[in-house]
Amino acid sequence: MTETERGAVPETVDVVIVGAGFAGLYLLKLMRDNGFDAVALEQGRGVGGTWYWNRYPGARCDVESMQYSHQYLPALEQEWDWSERYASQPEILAYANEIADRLELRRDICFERQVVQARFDESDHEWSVVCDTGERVRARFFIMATGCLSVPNKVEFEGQDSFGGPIYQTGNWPHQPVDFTGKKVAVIGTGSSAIQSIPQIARQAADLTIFQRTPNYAVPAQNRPLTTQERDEIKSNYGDLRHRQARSMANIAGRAPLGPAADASREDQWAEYQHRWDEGGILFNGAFTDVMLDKKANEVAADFVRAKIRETVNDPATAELLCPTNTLGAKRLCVDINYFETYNRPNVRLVDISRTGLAITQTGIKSGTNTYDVDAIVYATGFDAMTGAILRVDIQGREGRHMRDHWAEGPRTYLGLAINGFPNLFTVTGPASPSVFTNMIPTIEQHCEWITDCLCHLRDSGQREIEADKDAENDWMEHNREVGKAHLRSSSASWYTGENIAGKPIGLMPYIGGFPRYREKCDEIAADGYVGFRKA
Ligand code: N01
Repeated sequence: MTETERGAVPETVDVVIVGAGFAGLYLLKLMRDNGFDAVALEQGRGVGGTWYWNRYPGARCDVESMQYSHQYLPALEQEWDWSERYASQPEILAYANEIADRLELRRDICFERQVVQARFDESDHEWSVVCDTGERVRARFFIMATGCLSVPNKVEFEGQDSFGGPIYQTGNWPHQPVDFTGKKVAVIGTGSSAIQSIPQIARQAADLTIFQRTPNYAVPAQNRPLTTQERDEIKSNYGDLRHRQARSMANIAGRAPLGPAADASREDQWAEYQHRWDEGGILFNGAFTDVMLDKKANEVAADFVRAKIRETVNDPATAELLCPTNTLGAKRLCVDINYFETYNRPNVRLVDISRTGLAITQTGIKSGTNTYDVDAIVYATGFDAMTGAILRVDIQGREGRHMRDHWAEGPRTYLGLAINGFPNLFTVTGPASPSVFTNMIPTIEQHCEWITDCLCHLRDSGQREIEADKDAENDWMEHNREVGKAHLRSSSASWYTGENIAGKPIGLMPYIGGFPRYREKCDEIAADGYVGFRKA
């Protein structure tokens, strides 16, 4: 990358944005449109955020492409032709690049800059932001647009340094194609990233061994090319689709729940699950209103998926190992393309490490008394979700208070947007906002627009500082706990609750009250003059 392409870090701007994923790109546009001088600091060499890093084979979005796309560029909405029902990583990355090019955003992005520190200076109400290169920039406003799944969980397995072959991490995949032809490959983990990559790797590798600690629920994507007619139908009334999205809990338009499962016979429930299985996609667990609230209702859905696994996988012992017993949907439901079918291939085997764990040797993997020789290992071990990217930066707010200390017992925010003690700092899709429980792209738009309106309001009213009140933050966190209490996700271990990372405080991090209710609350707060915020 040339110095011109990397960009020069300015000394002072109005707004520093961390990250040039979809949120960072939109914020740059909004800042420019509204007369704020802004820079985005991006650690990668390109735009696209999660889609820049997650280049593993099979990486694809689990929300339909016509919905997982922006609405703020009406011309692009009409001109861009998504080729498949679920877009692949290269296509989504091309879309992010198209936005950056069309809006000429690169001139305000500094690449290869990881933000390592940000300190609020109370004397002049400004943030001082430091990059890993040592470069510094001062700004009135500091916005973390760092994404929810951007820090890979780099598990340190015993013996890994002795391994003679390459080790890949799905969340930080090489930019050159990786060729597994003729190789013996191991995949560790069976979350979404593994479930997407395993069928692809199995087709290429001579031999693939999957090391599973916990089996996962997956439903078919039923992915297929989109026809011109399908795209045109949506494009002719895109506003309607966007409107239906925004009114749904997850910001995803689709088949509504039939009502409570308690009102339907087991046969009727299975019929609905079959219908959704054939249709494909993540709304499978939205078949009934209580699937994620009532253990009995959830168990019927889980039974259905287990029956499908047993029907699909030829070897009964492998099928049993693949059948999850935990709550369906507590961990994010995976959307797959030929995942379970892959276990019928002669070159694929599954190893249960739930009791034995694993260690890495010079030539492969050892689990219990068995050893497996492999040429390459893929870690599909997930992410330090929601808080990882924020806490990786040494953020110091009022009176030098560290974000790490403020969040020592778990993240605390007001609306997932602002934090008491950290004036003029905003988080896009931060903890305690709907974020990962929703369709991220339109949800990002709502946050970026709210933040921009807030900055304009401050400027118009001659104020330099805004900070979430302690009471407002406490009330919002209490509301989060209250709406989460009855939800099955609150009581199940997952990256949503932080339990995938040793030592991380445990608690459901995203807001589970749904997108419409959340947006209404944000709008009310803004309309009431940013109630719950202290301004100066
Ligand atoms: O990560 P995960 P992911 N020893 O945390 C295992 C999004 N995403 O990258 O369950 C052995 O789900 C771990 O085992 P266990 C999506 O939101 C989106 O797959 O903890 N195994 C698990 O099997 C998704 O939910 C798309 O027992 C270890 C796996 O590693 C999120 O990213 C595509 C281990 C981690 O699974 C995360 O998915 C892909 C250890 N020490 C991902 N540590 C889209 O479609 C961990 N594991 C948009």
